[in-house]
Amino acid sequence: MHVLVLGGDGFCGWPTALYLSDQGHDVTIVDNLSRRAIDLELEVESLTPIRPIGERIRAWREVSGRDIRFIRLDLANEYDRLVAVLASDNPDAVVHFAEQRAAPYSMRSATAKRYTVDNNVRATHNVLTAMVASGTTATLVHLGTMGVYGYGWSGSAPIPEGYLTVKVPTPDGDIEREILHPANPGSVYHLTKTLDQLMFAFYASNDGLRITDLHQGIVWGTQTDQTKRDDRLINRFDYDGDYGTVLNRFLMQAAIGHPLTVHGSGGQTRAFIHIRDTVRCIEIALNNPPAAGEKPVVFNQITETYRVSELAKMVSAMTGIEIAHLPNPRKEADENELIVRNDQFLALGLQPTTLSEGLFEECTEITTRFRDRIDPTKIVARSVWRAGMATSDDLVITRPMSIDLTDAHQLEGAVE
Ligand code: NAD
Ligand code: USQ
Repeated sequence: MHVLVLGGDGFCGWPTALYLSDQGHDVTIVDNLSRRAIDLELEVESLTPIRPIGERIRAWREVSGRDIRFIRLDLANEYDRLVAVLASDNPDAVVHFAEQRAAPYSMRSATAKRYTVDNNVRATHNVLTAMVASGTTATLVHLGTMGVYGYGWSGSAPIPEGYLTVKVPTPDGDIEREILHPANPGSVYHLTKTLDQLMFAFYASNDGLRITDLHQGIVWGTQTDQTKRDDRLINRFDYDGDYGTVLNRFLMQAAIGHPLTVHGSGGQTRAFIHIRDTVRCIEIALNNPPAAGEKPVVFNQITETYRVSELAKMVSAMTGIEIAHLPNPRKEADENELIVRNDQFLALGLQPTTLSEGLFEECTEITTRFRDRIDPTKIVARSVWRAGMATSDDLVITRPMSIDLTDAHQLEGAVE
């Protein structure tokens, strides 16, 4: 297949581009490098020293003998160029990762809120319109989020894969209807993903576009079999208060002896997936597209659920690092249940990487190797959901990590 990977310089997009190339697909990355620009704005860097995109692509050619093309293009603002790329490349598939993806960043200021909506909604709508205008028959796979469902709305009822069957009362009795699961976004970023869903429903129905929306959980880990093949291919690892996600942040904190930053009680339950499973899920989705005229297919792209406090206890038990309960800078339920259906990916052959297998490698190889690159003043999350909400001061780093990676039972015993 010829696959356009939109956002292919990012944390999920880069390993996906390499994986698809390694599987023999012809890959073109389209990215405006805005994520690298946001690092400059926030005065932070990936924990891992990521190389410029040109060097990444040259290194991949050296180690694999395969070419990946790169087109620098802003999907939100360069519509005509996008149509031209689709028309000339005539791809078989488009994978769309290219959005501003951090909830805390999307809440940090009015400017960031407006940027996130403008960038994400326009990028997605431009992709859809350009697909129609160029006459491409490519299938579209989009990276959505579990956060579109919200947390706690359905109590302990399992979250279905995108659609909910409801009973509508009528004078002649109840009728059944299948609807998109009600949207319940918890941040401006998550709001943009709920808007994406409506655009997909419209363009699938009106124009017969073939669309798969992947409602992905929090991605953890760093490396894949491809990014490990050369240091110049190393994947991004965000650790700062805006872009760092919870489990990778706890692992990074453990590496420098920083208390583990649990927001509130840590009763928040979230869904997780390892980066290696992300790339595999994309391939499965590409191989199983809907037919033209069908509604968008939704897969819940998750493998496990954990409470934040469980993750903290697990990392603390492994490393001896203390847990700190900080004021929660977000407006979110202090505690929620989360049961998620993910039957479709499992039925299509996904073999999940569980937390206990991958965690060791991450801890030792990445976070300790690059711990000197961590700026401790960037760790505590300071983007608040409403003006006036409290945040913590920087925490004191008390002792270095002492870690015994020889006993896997330590880890399993830490999870209640
Ligand atoms: P990322 O920020 O590392 O990568 C996104 C890439 O898209 C960046 O390289 C950026 O430069 C590019 N981009 C953004 N706007 C663009 C535009 N207008 N034109 C061209 N390129 C643009 O994010 P990620 O972690 O790789 O996430 C990728 C996708 O997966 C996002 O849509 C995100 O919402 C979704 N997702 C991520 C996670 C996670 O834990 N990282 C979890 C669930 C869903
Ligand atoms: N949290 C802490 N301590 C921290 C960091 C986070 O307790 O140091 C808590 C947060 O308050 C939240 C939970 O951990 O309750 C998850 O936060 P996160 O930053 O790991 O993840 P989130 O903001 O939900 O966003 C990430 C990605 C986003 C993706 C989403 C998938 O950045 O792109 O869409 O995960 S999901 O959460 O399933 O919607």
